[in-house]
Amino acid sequence: VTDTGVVGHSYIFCYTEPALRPAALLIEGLGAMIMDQPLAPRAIHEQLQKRLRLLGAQGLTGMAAAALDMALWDALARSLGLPLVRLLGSEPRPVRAYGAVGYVGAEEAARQASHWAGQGMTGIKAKIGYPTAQEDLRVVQAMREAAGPDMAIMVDYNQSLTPSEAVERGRCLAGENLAWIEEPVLAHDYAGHAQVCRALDTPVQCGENWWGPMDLQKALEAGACDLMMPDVMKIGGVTGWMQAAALAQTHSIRISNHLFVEVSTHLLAASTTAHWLEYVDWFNPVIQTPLRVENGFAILDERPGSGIEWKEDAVEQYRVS
Ligand code: SMN
Ligand code: MG
Repeated sequence: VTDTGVVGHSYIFCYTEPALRPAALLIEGLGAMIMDQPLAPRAIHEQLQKRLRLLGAQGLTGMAAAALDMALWDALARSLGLPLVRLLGSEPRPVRAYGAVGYVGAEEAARQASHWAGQGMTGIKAKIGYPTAQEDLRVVQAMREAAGPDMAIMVDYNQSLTPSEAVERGRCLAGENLAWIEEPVLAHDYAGHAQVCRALDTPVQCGENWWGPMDLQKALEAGACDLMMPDVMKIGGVTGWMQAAALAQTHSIRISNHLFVEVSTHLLAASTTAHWLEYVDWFNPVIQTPLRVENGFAILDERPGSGIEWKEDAVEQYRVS
């Protein structure tokens, strides 16, 4: 809350319940350090990064700093009466979105693919990495059959393969016209990613586990990916994203997001090499006006801020302490 009563909004994703309380305590503690300072998100970002040099700005500390960064940008945009995308010097424009398909087997994957196609989505992404390459292939082919030849289909291995397995599986999928293969190997095994990248024609996607723009820089130096999809929380909030987007631009690499659809839509609309919005609706229950998605595009409007206002009664309902 600023001294003029403007409230900044953001959320982070702790993945596991035991991380909730420590994350909240860190946000309070880091928040106390920036109290009474001018509403200057970039300057505060630098200050917090410096304070975290020895502790490290990864994991919960980085998440807490990003929570504050995103809330500060939201507050600044609101205080100026601008949507975040305009504060960043761009303007609202539709951002192409894809829908998520779970690790659910061929039949259910086909059903989910048809669901998204019915909603007008032009892209879908499935989690794969089944016990055999044949099963991976069956899932992709089932989705293709359900969604048609024009659907962009992506697959996500969530770091589950070794580089040689990834090359083997990637070759099995080579004829399926995939838009990308995501995180085939351990997220921080940049050399392994590079090996997969060199061996396959299908674009390799990664980035959701990069902590800050320096991880991205190292991945680029290694030639780890053809495409990137930073997570706004892990990359360092809005400030970290803008650094990432600048690197994406100078390297001519298309950039997508990971989760955090509200703020990420503003950020993609302000990123020169914007590619796809990963759309999930998981946080909608606590959000007053969920992001609009129409005919496969996320639609921004002129509402000030980054698109997050709490549905207070739902927040109360889900509160764990
Ligand atoms: C993913 C990771 C973590 C939580 C949800 C989803 C996935 C993605 O890797 O790409 O969305
Ligand atoms: Mg992923």
